[in-house]
Amino acid sequence: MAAAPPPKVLDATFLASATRQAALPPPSFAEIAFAGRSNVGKSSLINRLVNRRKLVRTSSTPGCTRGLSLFRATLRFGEDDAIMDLVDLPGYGYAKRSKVERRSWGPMIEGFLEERVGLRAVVLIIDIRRGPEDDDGQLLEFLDHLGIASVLVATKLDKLPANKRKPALHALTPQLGRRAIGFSSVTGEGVAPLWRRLAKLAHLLPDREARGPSADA
Ligand SMILES: Nc1nc2c(ncn2[C@@H]2O[C@H](COP(=O)(O)OP(=O)(O)OP(=O)(O)O)[C@@H](O)[C@H]2O)c(=O)[nH]1
Ligand SMILES: [Mg+2]
Repeated sequence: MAAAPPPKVLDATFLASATRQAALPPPSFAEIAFAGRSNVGKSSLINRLVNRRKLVRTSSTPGCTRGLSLFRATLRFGEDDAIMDLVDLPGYGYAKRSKVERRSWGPMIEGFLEERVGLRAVVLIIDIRRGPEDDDGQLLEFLDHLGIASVLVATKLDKLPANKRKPALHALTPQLGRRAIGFSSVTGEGVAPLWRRLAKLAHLLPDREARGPSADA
């Protein structure tokens, strides 16, 4: 059977941003958060996923996303519409910040992950050219500890020559104990497989067989 196509994005809007979880609007739909080191390409990946070039602000200067930003996407899977909320998290591991600000990142991300009731999964984004660093591995462990599903994505694939992409992706598996989805916000590679994973983790794909013929009655 052919793999399901990615959803059509009917609408994508900015909802709110805040520096603590409790200051965000309460969760109303399944949420997926996007985490990773500073400048790795989190905001660009969200824009690419929802097909909006400028929904989320991106910048070549690290530290662009400072708070927790909440976006809402209205999706169409075949004949079914669904809503998913996307959370852009501030990047970690950027050394050139003031000490006070840097210290506030840990608690901001940690508090969000620990307290956010609607959170279904976290997409951990790493740069395919740099591979995982210590804090990436620590975040994965923290997510496992909290029982939150994680999806590993290696982005900026377009920056590697075509013949180096697969080997670089495969090399990540033993390092992090899971497979990474290769992605490029420039070419759009990886959009379809990532959507499939997210839709499953958010329980958005209807499972008609499991529901049975009379379940809608
Ligand atoms: N070639 C290439 N460049 C990318 C890709 N994704 C992001 N970039 C570039 O990388 C830089 C950082 O992108 P952002 O999306 O702002 O990164 P971020 O992780 O949100 O950064 P912070 O919010 O500062 O943590 C920008 O200059 C982007 O244009 C990609 O897939 N390919
Ligand atoms: Mg950003």
